[in-house]
Amino acid sequence: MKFLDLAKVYIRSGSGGAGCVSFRREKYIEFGGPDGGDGGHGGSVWAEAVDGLNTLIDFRYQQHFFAQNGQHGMGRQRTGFTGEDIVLRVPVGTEILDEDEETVIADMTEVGQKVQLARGGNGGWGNVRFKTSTNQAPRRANPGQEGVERTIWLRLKLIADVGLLGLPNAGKSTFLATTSNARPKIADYPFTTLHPNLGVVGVDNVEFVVADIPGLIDGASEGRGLGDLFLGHVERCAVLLHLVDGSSGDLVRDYQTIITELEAYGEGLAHKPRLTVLNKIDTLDEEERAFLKDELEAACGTPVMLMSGVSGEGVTEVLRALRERIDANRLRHRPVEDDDAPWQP
Ligand SMILES: Nc1nc2c(ncn2[C@@H]2O[C@H](COP(=O)(O)OP(=O)(O)OP(=O)(O)O)[C@@H](O)[C@H]2O)c(=O)[nH]1
Ligand SMILES: [Mg+2]
Repeated sequence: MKFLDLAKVYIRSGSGGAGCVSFRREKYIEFGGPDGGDGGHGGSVWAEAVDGLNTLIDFRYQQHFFAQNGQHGMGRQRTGFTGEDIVLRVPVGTEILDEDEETVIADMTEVGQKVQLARGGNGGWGNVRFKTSTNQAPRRANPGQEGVERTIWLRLKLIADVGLLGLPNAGKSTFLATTSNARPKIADYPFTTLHPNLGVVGVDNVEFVVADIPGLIDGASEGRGLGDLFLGHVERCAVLLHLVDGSSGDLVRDYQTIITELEAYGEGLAHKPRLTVLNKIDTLDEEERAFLKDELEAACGTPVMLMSGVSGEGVTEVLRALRERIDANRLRHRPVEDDDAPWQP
């Protein structure tokens, strides 16, 4: 499935139907009086967060969402039909922004959440409503209220528990592939990952979601490389996992590059709980490991863990450390699989 995390959408709610001017005309009934009905209400535009979606790609193919207009009122005091509503189905984690791309109209964080984006117009009054003692044959009716037209932006910020950070080639996708059943593309050239991937990782009977995003480089906040817009997907994570490539030759500079970019991005990302891990230790001997660990710890001021996404060494320890940093109520408990139970159809 293709991935899209920003979409521009045009919406319009239905106009109300016009009220009707009509008079009762029937055999043997004199002075039948006004009997024009009201116009129907226009349909509204809604957004609803639904389960099972993690891209906005549908909005590339459909960008216009118009709700139905209300029907006009009719004679014999009949009200017009109400126009049908239209619902935009968005993935959980979608922010709905106004045309300026800044003002947040709604933040869809829970499945089933529903917000009204444009209200349908009221139907106009028919001439029955204007009947008074002094004007018993009113020849006026209201037009329906116009629908609302607006342009909105949808911005998806995936909801994961752990966000992976690192330079290109730091081994982020490899880590996701070894720990979950996600199958991201892995290769030894930078920018292998072009869009975020999610994977469900399990450790000690609990599960959490890890997001692998494209690598950041020096100047990403100014748009270099793939830019830093993807950091939006780790904004809502409980903890960030920063992978530093142990075989790179200049650990400290690599580390600093990412931290500088996090600070430039803002949104409090630089102050989010973060775990720094020295990766690819399968390429290092004991002495190098100890030396590089000290060097990295001196740079970041917190303990550093060692891991190899390829050999699997240290991976479980890293997962446990992540788990401790995730709020207990965000974790999902894995259903206990009972292998001894007899097979049943
Ligand atoms: N020796 C060794 N190589 C690794 C390890 N983890 C990843 N690699 C290699 O490093 C290269 C890059 O790995 P990726 O997982 O694609 O790196 P990435 O961080 O996702 O890179 P981008 O998607 O470009 O940002 C691949 O050739 C991997 O095989 C590791 O623990 N040890
Ligand atoms: Mg990758």
